[in-house]
Amino acid sequence: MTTLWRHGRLATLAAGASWGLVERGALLVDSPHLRWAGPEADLPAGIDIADEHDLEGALVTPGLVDCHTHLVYAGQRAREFELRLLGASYEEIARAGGGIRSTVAATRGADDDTLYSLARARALALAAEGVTTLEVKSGYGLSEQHEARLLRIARRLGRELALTVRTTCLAAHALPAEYEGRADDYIDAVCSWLPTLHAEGLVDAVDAFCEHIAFTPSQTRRVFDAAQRLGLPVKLHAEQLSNQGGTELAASFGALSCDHLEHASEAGIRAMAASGTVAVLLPGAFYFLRETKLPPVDALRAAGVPIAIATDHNPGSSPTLSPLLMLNMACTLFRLTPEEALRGMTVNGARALGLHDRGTLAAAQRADFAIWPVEHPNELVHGFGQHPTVRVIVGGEETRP
Ligand code: DI6
Ligand code: FE
Repeated sequence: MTTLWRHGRLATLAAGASWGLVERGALLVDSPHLRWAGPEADLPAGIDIADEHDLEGALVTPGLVDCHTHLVYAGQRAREFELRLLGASYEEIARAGGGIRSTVAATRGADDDTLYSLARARALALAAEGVTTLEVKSGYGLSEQHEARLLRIARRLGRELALTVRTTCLAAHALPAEYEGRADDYIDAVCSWLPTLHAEGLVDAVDAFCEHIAFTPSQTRRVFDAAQRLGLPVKLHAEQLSNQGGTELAASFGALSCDHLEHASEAGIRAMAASGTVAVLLPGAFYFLRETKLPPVDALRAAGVPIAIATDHNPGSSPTLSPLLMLNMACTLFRLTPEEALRGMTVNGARALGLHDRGTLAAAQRADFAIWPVEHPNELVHGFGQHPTVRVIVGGEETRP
C-alpha cells in the first residue's frame, strides 16, 4: 500500500550541499520505508496510490536522531546547579559524593514504573521537537541488577512509544560508593555483567566515561575488550574535561563514536578519521558546565570526520529536552553551519548509532520524517526556545503523542 505526500519542500539532506532541497517535492511511502522522494513533477507513473496527503508547502526533514542521551534516572540536581553558581566546581561536587552518585542513589531508590514514566515523559518531549530515533544510555544503576533495570526500561520505551530506541550500556560511568578505592574491581564486575546483559538482548552498544574523575584508558580498554568479545560496538565519552587519549583507544576498537571531544588532539582526530568514527559534539554540556575550550571543529572538518550533535540529556551536565536548541547552540557556540548542525542530528546522528537506514529522505530509507511550519530548514536552527509545532511520521505512520 503506497501513500503519497505531495506539495512539500523537502530538505532531503542527500549528499552534497544546499540541504538537498527539493522545491515542490513529494514522498512515496510503503510503510515503514520510503519508496521514492523527489520533485513532484518527476513522480514515477503507474503507481497505485492508496492514500494522499497535501503538505501545503510545509517543510519536510528527516526525523531527528538524538544519538546521546542519559534518559533513565530519578531525582534532579538543581541544588548542585545552585552550588556551582556559589563557586563549587563540577569536579569538586563529584568528588564530594554529589553529582552522578546522587543521581545513582535516587535512581536505585525509584521503582520501575516511576523510572519508566519519568523517562517516557522525557522521550515524548524530545519527540515533540521531531525526534524519531533516540539513544538511551544506562549508567545511573552501577550494579548488575540496576543497570539491567535501566536498560529494560529503555527497551520498554522503544516498544511502547512510536520511536526507535537504541540502548547503550554505560555501566562504566562512575565508580559506585561501594567500590570506593577499588576501581579495577568495579571494572572487573562490569566486564562480568556484559555477557548476561547482552544475552538478555539489552545492549546495542557499550560506552564508558574515560576521564580523570571517572575511568582510565586501561580500565576503558578492559571494558572494550569485553564488548568486543561479545561482538558489541563501542562508543566513548572522550576528552570532555581533559585529554586522556581515549579517542585513539576508541578508534583502535573501531568505535561508532567519540563524544564530547573538547580536548581531543590532532592524533586523536586522525585516528577517528581512519576508523570511520563519528564525532558527537554536545553543546548542551559545554554550555551548562560553562566550558571554555571549544571542540576542534576545524580539525574534524579538515580530517573528514562526520560530526553529529545530540542533547546529552542528563540531570547533571545537560538538563535540556530541546534538540532544536542544541542545533542552535552547535552554531552559536561551536560555529557549525546550520546545515552541518541539522546533518549532525539526522544522518550523522544515525551513523553514530551504526544505523544507515535513516537520516535522509531517499528511497529505501525508513519513512521517519518531520513536517515543520517553516519555509526553510535554516529557520529550525535560527530560532531558539520557539518549539515549533511539528508533525512526526514514524515508519510511515503519523504519531499522536
Ligand atoms: N559526561 C557527562 O557530561 C555526563 N556523564 C558523562 O559521562 C554527566 C552525567 C551527570 O553529571 O549525571
Ligand atoms: Fe553523556
